[in-house]
Amino acid sequence: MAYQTILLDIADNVATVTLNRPDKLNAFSVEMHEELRAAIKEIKAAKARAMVLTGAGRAFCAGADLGARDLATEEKLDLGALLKKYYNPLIRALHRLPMPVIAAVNGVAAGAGANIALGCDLVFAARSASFIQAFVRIGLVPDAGGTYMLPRLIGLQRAMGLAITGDKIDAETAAQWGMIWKCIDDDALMDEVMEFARHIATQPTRSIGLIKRALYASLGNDLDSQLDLERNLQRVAGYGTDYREGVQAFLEKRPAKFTGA
Ligand code: T3D
Repeated sequence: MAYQTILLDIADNVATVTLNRPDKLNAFSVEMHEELRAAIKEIKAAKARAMVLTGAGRAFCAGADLGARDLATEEKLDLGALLKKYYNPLIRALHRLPMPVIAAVNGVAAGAGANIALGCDLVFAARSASFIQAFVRIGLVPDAGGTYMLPRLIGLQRAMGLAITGDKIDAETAAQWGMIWKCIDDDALMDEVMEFARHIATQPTRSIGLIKRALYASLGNDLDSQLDLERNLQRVAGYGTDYREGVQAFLEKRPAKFTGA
């Protein structure tokens, strides 16, 4: 499919999605939401084994396109309906994709742009990148899963500080706080992310999909429920061919050749 607001490239089992409205700092339009949704379907159908999400130009994503609607004439705009239709399904889709989803945050990530990055499984960011819970600056509430992920990643106090001030946090501090996985020199970001993505795409993808399910579920489960879930997921993993290959390779003292099944 040809896309207007994103780029999609699939190679070596790695799907790279680039948000591509650089003159708007890759702010989300309805078209971009729809295209990203279609791309995620395409990535699933192609049986990619890792996905990378990044932005074109100097920004990762500046959140919702604030110029897309005329607030002077739209009397009662239902932002809840927009979240229901676009942002919430996107965050669910990223969490549920049965492959690792990696954000390569190349520049500023603001508003929903910040929280879509945090909705990815691992976040790498360029040293010059930053994260802004910009919502409060325009009288809104963090969305796209921000109020869920932030306190779990960095604790309630830091989450509260970022959300109620709308202050910018740089990538290095974000990494120190545990908000993101890694901060990388700007010039090395994409090379390092793609090397990592190509490697992780050779690993037991099915097992990684199950690990995602277990860890995300753990954020809301008690110990008993989580132990039950681990039992169920381990059963599924144990039926996979990658488990057999992993054990066989260990016993034969050779590198495993995982197929993702
Ligand atoms: O409304 C709904 O759909 C509900 C959902 C809401 C979810 C949300 O994401 S709410 C939060 C929305 N985002 C923001 O409030 C961030 C707005 N942007 C900024 O605060 C700043 O642009 C940045 C801090 C991100 C970067 O600042 P800076 O100085 O590096 O760049 P700039 O000059 O402000 O922006 C460059 C251009 O991008 C500029 O256009 P121009 O003047 O060159 O033609 C600017 O208008 C445009 N731009 C930046 N952010 C957005 C945007 N255009 C539309 N929407 C944006 N969000």
